[in-house]
Amino acid sequence: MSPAQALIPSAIWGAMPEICTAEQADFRTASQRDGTAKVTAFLSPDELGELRSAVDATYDLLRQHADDDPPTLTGYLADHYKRWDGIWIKELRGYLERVRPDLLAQFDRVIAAAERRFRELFDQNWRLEPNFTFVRRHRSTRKYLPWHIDADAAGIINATDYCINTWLPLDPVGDVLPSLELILGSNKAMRNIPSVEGSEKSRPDDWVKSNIGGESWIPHAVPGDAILFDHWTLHRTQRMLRDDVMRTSCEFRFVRTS
Ligand SMILES: O=C(O)CCC(=O)C(=O)O
Ligand SMILES: [Fe+2]
Repeated sequence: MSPAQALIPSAIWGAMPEICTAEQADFRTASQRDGTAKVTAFLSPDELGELRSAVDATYDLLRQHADDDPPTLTGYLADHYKRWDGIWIKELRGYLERVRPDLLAQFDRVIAAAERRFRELFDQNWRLEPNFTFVRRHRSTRKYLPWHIDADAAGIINATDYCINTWLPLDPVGDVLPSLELILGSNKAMRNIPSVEGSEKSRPDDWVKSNIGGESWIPHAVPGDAILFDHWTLHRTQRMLRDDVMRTSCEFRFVRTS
């Protein structure tokens, strides 16, 4: 076993089906080495269409109702939408159950498809966790995320010791619209570095350069593709000069069932 493999729990990145396709083998090699990998066509065109229309319909609903008086959205839904154009899927599910069960069913079909695909890549013992699942829309560089790991920035480490983000852009990213920038293999060092004290969990550029180093990766991706990374992998929003673009993406976070 290489030192790199020794540092990644083999029960996780290593747990692949005995017989795997070439694509799965490539995925396994990259993810074991780097803690992150791209999976092309993670969602089928139909599944992607369904996800897109569910997300668009939800943003329309939020826009219509964000300022209702008295409020009709839940506090969290309105707050996330207003502060960062975000949608927390756990909160959305409860709301849609009451007002738009059809839209909830649409989300749940996509979530089921994503779970099937994820289990093909890893093993059966994974499920999407709605509590850690979000949709994010960037409208300006102001809300671009600085370097962080999801384990502490999203508070995930308080709930589970391992989580994998399946990041799904709904726009083509890496050229005009911002992708993610990830530090390959940074999960090995980051899992042993104590979290930053206080509520600000991001890491300054200089800190990353001097403490982690490593090659940074800015994947190109088109809608349907997924960028997978574990919750110890350092990443940020790709830095872009233009400030007049809009990009929407989903953060489907998976946890182990056992
Ligand atoms: O979409 C972005 O710009 C950042 C996303 C991110 O940090 C995440 O999905 O964990
Ligand atoms: Fe993140």
